[in-house]
Amino acid sequence: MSTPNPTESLDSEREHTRTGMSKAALKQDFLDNLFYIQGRFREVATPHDLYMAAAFTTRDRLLKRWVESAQVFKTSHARTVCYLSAEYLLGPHLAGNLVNLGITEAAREVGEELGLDLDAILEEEEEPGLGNGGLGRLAACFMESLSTCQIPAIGYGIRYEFGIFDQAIEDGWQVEKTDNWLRNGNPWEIPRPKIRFSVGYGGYTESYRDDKGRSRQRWQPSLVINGMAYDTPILGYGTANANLLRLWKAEAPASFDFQAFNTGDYYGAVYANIQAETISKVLYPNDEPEAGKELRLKQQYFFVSCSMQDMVRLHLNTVGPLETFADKFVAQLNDTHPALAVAELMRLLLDEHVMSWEQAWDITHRTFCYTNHTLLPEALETWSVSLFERLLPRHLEIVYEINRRFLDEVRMRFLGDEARVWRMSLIAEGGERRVRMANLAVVGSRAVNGVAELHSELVKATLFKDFAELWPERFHNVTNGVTPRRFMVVANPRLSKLITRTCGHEDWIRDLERLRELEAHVDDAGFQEAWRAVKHAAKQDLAAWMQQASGVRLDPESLFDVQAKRFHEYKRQHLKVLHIIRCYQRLKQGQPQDLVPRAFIFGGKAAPGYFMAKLMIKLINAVGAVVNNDPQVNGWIRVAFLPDFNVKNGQRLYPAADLSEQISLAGKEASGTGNMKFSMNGALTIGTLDGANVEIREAVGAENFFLFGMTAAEALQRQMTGYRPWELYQNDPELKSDIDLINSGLFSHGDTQLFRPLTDNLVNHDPFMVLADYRDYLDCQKMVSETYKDTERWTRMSILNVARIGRFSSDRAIREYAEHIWKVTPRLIDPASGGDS
Ligand code: GPQ
Repeated sequence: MSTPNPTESLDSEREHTRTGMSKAALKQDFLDNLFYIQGRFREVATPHDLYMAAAFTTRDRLLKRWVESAQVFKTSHARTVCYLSAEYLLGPHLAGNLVNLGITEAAREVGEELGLDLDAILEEEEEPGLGNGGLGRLAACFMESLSTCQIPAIGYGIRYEFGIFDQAIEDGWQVEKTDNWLRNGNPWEIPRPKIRFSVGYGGYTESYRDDKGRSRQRWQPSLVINGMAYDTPILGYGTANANLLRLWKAEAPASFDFQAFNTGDYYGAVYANIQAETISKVLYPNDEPEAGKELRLKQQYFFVSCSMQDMVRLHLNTVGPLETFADKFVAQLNDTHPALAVAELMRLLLDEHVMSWEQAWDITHRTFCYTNHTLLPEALETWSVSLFERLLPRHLEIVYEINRRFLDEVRMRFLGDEARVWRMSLIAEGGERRVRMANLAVVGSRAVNGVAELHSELVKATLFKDFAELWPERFHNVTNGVTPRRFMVVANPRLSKLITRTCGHEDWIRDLERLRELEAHVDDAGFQEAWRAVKHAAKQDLAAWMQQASGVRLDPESLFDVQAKRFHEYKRQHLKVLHIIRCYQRLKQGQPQDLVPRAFIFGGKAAPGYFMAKLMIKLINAVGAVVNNDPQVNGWIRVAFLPDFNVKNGQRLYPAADLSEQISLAGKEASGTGNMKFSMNGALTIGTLDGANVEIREAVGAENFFLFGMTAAEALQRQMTGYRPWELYQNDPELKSDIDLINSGLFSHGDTQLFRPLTDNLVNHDPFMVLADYRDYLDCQKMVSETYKDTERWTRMSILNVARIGRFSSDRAIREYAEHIWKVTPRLIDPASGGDS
């Protein structure tokens, strides 16, 4: 045992508790956990046993901070942010928690003393993939930054038993495998059997007179299930604060089956159980989903109802009467998925806590804020009134009453403008009547925000134009950010160490604007050399991993050109494919002069029911199979598809990228966050003026960003004046020959029909204007290649990207929410006393 370092622990007694931070304490606790929890000794422990022991050792330490934080927040009645999100794409916990506890090096050394490799242990963790993509990962980054920024917060969501599917590639096609992430246990969560709420569905509503003779409304649901809380502590970096992520699991109430048992219906009782549990069984795997599925509405109401009941309980227990609810809590709606919370809080206040409509509405309206994450019309949630009424009859009444009062306000303000009333109504009329969740969210919230400057402007100018005219002060922008702890420190330790060494401090990790200090070193040849070495090592790591994951060999000397994100037509993966085919044809014609060797790398999942997206994946793999096996070209270009793009695999990808592809049609990507993750790791961006690309380009400097394509306004203009992709196809011989080559069957063993749905769509409709941006994209890619040949110039640009990316930390985003939207201030937890400071 080493001598305890007095700065690492408070007293020698602590060394032997489960909270000591010295190597000796960590080692002892690790071995204890291996023995007492896993029931193993070192020699027979499996990699999973070792992971579990490491996880429990880490958890012991974070529980201390968490319990102390909870105590302070409770006794001080701290104003608290409740983040309501149907998705949390957390990624592996262990590495992040080690960083935030500041014990990564200690853990590595303890491992070495025991003959164990920390990286191998980290690899063992099965990540909780409780989200689809950007929206769910944003929620995870925000939870981490809320703790880092010392803001009291609770994240509420669903404990899906199956998260986002695992993607395998078979014969070039995506195949979905179920994500059984809980199979081996989850050491990070703490079940709370005492925190349970009933959630009703169906049935009817009735009027009655209460004991004071007042006429009231109540709901008699036909089905009642339970939600039970599972808590996961979320640590901050460089602080003793820890917040709570509370996820709900659905189950049948304990008494539920008695009646069925008594009548001998054993099967029926068990079936009811299964039905209840179905609600939190599986995450819907659609990014920007089309609305409609009954189970999804049930899921939404389930977690929203549990969460609002929990908030009401917390308020009554710690603060007192509900009149001050909106002073204690602010609830952030992460898109419209939790928008039912508006109606649910109204129901709780009106029906269960006997408030007047006026007072209930005043509290509700002051509690909620709403973030919009998309302008795509097909992604805007609506529910048919008949389904809504069947499942949530009382909530429909409440929505109608909100709407009645709201529309009167509209009529009063815009005399005689019934068309406007129709557009703004919470109920879409004409055809099947539907409840518009976005309108409910806007009407029920005191603040509404978009996720990048351009997006927030478009929200006001298009999607919510009428609302912005009625309530201009309600609309805000908060540009997204990502946490540098995960996407720099955990994902890219080499780069992080180089930055720390160069700046002479680690403060950049919590104050990302301090990366700017790197600018002073941009001309230093030694630093440039070290910068390149870091990138090269990451490329070697990725190449080694890719070879075993996909069988494709990548040359670390080549330019790593990466597009990793969900597959969607608006993100235009096919535009990048057209570039590959162009390079291929030019190489076959012997014109490689202005090319540089490139690895075209893709990663991303397609929604299982999204045919076009799946066909794009097949096309990429089909093009790869030809290109990679053609010795005439494969020294120049390679195509690789990284299977199962998730947080863990993303962490391998970001550090190794030279070029980040952010090529959506302008006006379609609300923000994007991958763009930030790549840039933070020194990749240069080729991108359109879309989402946060606009602001990234401003921040890093136009000269350090490869811009191409139409602006959002130009795209809109062109759509309106008649966009004719077939003319572009006919008039550009290279474009025509690239598309024709796909149709020739070269990539499909002679099958000329396989990719027709894709190519026909491009030539005849091209809803995301791939062909309109094709030429500009190719020209821009030429500039990329030329620039890459100038190694020093490229290195400078890469350094400047990182030096100027500080604004895109999620800490900055959270501080903006805290100040402008939530009106909440940090609350420091003193690590020594566990008391307020
Ligand atoms: N986004 Cl509406 C999702 O990932 N899922 C969704 O259901 C919706 C939006 C994304 C959006 O496409 C990106 O542009 C954003 O960067 C991200 O949300 C976070 O705001």
